[in-house]
Amino acid sequence: MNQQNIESGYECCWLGYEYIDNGHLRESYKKHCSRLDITGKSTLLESARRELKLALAALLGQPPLEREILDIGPTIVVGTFGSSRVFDSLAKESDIAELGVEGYVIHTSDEGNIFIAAATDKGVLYAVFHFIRLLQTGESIEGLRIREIPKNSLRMINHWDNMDGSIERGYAGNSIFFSENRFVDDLSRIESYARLLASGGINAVAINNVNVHREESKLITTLFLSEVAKVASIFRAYGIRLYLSVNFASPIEIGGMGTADPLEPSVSRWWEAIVNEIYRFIPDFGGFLVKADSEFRPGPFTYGRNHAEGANMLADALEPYGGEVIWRCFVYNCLQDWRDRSTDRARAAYDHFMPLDGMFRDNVLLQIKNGPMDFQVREPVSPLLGGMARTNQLLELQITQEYTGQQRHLCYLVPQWKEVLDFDTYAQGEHSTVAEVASGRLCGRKRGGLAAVINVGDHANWTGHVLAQANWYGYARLAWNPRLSSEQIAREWVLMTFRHDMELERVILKMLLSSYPIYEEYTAPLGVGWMVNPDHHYGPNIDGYEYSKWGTYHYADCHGIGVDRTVGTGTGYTGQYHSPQSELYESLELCPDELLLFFHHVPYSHVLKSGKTVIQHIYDSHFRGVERAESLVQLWDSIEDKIDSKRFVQVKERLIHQVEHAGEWRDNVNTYFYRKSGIADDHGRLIY
Ligand code: GCW
Repeated sequence: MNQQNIESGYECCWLGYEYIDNGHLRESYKKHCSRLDITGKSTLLESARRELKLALAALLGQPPLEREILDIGPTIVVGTFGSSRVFDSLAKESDIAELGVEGYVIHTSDEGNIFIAAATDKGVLYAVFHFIRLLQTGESIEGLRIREIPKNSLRMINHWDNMDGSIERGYAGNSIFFSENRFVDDLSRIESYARLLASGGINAVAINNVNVHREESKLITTLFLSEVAKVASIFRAYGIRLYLSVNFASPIEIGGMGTADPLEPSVSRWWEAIVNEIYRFIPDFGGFLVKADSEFRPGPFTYGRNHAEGANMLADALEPYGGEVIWRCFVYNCLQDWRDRSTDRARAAYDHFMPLDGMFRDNVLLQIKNGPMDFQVREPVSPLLGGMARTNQLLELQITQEYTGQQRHLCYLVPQWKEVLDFDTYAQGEHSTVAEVASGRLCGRKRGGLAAVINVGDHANWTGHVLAQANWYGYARLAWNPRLSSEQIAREWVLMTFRHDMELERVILKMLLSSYPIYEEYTAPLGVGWMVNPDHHYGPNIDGYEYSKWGTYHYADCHGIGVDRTVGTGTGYTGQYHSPQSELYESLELCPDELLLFFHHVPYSHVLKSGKTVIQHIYDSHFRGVERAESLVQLWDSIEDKIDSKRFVQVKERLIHQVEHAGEWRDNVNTYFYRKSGIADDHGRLIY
């Protein structure tokens, strides 16, 4: 293997296509993969062809011959059902209507041909990536009978990229789109990005930050639209629609008007003209992503209007073109006074949006963060998910590790997201999981899905920490199918990214799968959240946000800790859940340990279900978390000879930092609570 090949996973992530070392496996693939016939022509099919040829040439060491008929021997035939007679019987047995515009089938025929087919070119592209994945992960391709339909119609990525090139909460360098208030000149990296997204089935991307500043407000004008259109066409070749985040006050800020009131006819006319112009440049433009009345961003509240009035005005402008509005529900009071114990940030999204259920247009989706707060390592699921029954919803996750180690700590987030997706909201009785709610299926809505804030930048390895690529890959796979397990996704990623070796696979899987619990152990305990340094949100600061205008999160004093969010004696937040979740959280006895301090204020001596007191749990988990972080370094060291030095060293450096930093977390948290509570550690360990 040459060195460049070995290191391909650094820059190409999981599409590095390493030569398959195992001769037996390689020969078994070659039997089916020496000839290729793509039965049609389109931009999407061209992407499929390019990818398949690239992959086969690299994986098998020989590019396929392109044939038009299957006369000589087994051939991979790729196309839409109607494009060739060879798909006729396949078309009959596949319910094409059910496959929809993104589903596909992959079959191995008795003669050894591989048929890769779908109702649309886009489905074909996804099928091709699926087929390549089989080869990358060493799966057999004999007797294939694959039929796939995505579980979510919208599988979206949000960028928090600014036009000056910076990325809000970005930990892997600068924007791949923008630099110095312009688009970058070299768009080749955007194309690689589109490939990576499409390989996981992502079909929508918003390229600019939801905090839309002065320059970014102009993205919807002719000043930038031809550039935006160029980027849109790169994404289009991979089946991805482009969206823009917009400033709700645009009519004022770039239109020179005196108001942005959504009920003012001149304001809607202004937006209609803007939208009309956008579609002249980008006929398949996806629509607008909007952060309004949130963290000092403008919105309909300024004019005494509600969010439905704001969103619907934009939706009406986009509707004739098939565009949609994605309206964020991250709306809360960020000018709080800690003395006012009735204001609870956790309640905010539900309180604002529940009364509007059923009032939004069909082309509006409400984007709801997974938790009621803000992407903490542990939060309950937002009760708004499953609350609204008559509104399209989109679950928002954060791939960028703002509160989970900023891509300097290893934290594989798929297990956290799985817990969210599997959470039973009981919106319509048992099995009303968040996955069902978000997809729209539960309430018979046509539109729904997932959106996530991405973790990439212009760093050579895209994500800063090589192993953080797994979160990006994992999100895409989950958006396609939330039923995949964390382990299966991690395994696919490891096999696609590193050379095949059982020990390497075992070790990296172990590291990934243990990393989220480890991170949770040495940071904020029992669902209390925050305890980070203000602004940049990195590193421990127990009182960093306590008694701040953004909220108060732990209320620790010498007697106890936690926030009483019960209906009985607290803020009433538990009442926002359906039964039986509401009773579960309301009850001190039933509330799960890991969320105890989110829902209840308890004395340090309170005994958890685990049998430990709260204070002893804090000490133990922090000591243990650091020990387990140390074990990550040992695990990584044990596979040094199986990994190229570039990736080995890169990850090793970060793991060493993680251990040191975990120690800082442990000491800060333990010391703080030792001094507050005056209760010593049962095991007499060193606490300052
Ligand atoms: O998590 C917080 C971040 C902000 C972000 C905001 C949001 C884009 O700290 O940086 O702003 O949430 O989601 O809008």
